[in-house]
Amino acid sequence: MAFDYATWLRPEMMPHIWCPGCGIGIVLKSLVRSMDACGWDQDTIGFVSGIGCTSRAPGYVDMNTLHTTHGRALTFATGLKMAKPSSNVVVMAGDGDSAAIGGNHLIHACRRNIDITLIIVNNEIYGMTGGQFSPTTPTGSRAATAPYGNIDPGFDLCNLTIAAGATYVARGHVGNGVFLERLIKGALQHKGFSVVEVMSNCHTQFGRRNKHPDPSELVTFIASNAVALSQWNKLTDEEKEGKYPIGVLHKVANRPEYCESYHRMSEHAQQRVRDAARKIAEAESMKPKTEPAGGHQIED
Ligand SMILES: Cc1ncc(C[n+]2csc(CCOP(=O)(O)OP(=O)(O)O)c2C)c(N)n1
Ligand code: SF4
Repeated sequence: MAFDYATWLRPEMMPHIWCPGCGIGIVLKSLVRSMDACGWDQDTIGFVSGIGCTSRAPGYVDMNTLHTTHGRALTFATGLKMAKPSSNVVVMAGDGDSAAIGGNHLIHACRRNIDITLIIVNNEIYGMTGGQFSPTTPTGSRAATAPYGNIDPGFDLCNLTIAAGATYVARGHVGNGVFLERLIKGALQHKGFSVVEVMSNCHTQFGRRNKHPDPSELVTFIASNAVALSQWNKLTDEEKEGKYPIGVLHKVANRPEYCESYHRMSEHAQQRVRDAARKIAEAESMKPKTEPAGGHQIED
């Protein structure tokens, strides 16, 4: 049976703002299909974003959505999850949103292992604001703010989030939506902080400055640099140059989840208060009964 997109979309929000051929649509499609495959009820989902082309995604889907401030999506998502741990909280963010202005929040969300899924759409540029270079723009690539080539080394977001403590980290690309769906589904089902980095195309701001102005040609180029994890470790350092491993790169199940740790601590604290109140009541009841000072009151 064909997938019923109509139940997941907000038609009144169309047309969307994305350039024709932008990879963000493929990521959103993979995400809603994964949510559906997990059997998630739309009313249980909190879909949060910051600012950027990627961050417009929650506006187009029918669930509880929050479009917040640049770099702060994870803080809103953390509040939401803490207030309602039974909710399914997902964040979608660009590479600038999550790793530049939001980089500090990213590493601390990983460290806490809170049960949130973060989908990073890595198009290696600030798409929305005109093509400034981001922390993932490859060295040598051109950007509006690096017309002669970027001299910064880029972050490897998967290695960064693994090192910071995320317990599920995967990478895919927009050239293979079916594979991406599998990675996202794994992230949604994982208990703990999960990250899926999606290598995506911004032909408008990145591609046209870097010899790939055509969206399908840029997607093909992105896909051609992906290497299955099983093959990655067989490559020499020279062969790895410009390429990236895809698949589930990291998964651990033995770390406590943040909301559960908070709940346990809170139960413990409440028990301590109850114990203290009981001890005070017991001590009061042991005290000898004395007449109030001044004897009996004289009635009028
Ligand atoms: C505090 C603040 N600083 C800067 C901006 C301007 N701004 C909006 S989106 C953006 C970057 C977008 O790039 P990215 O996060 O990679 O997302 P993309 O548009 O590529 O999906 C910037 C710098 C802002 N909105 N708020
Ligand atoms: S500017 Fe880039 S990221 Fe933004 S919608 Fe266009 S192609 Fe996509």
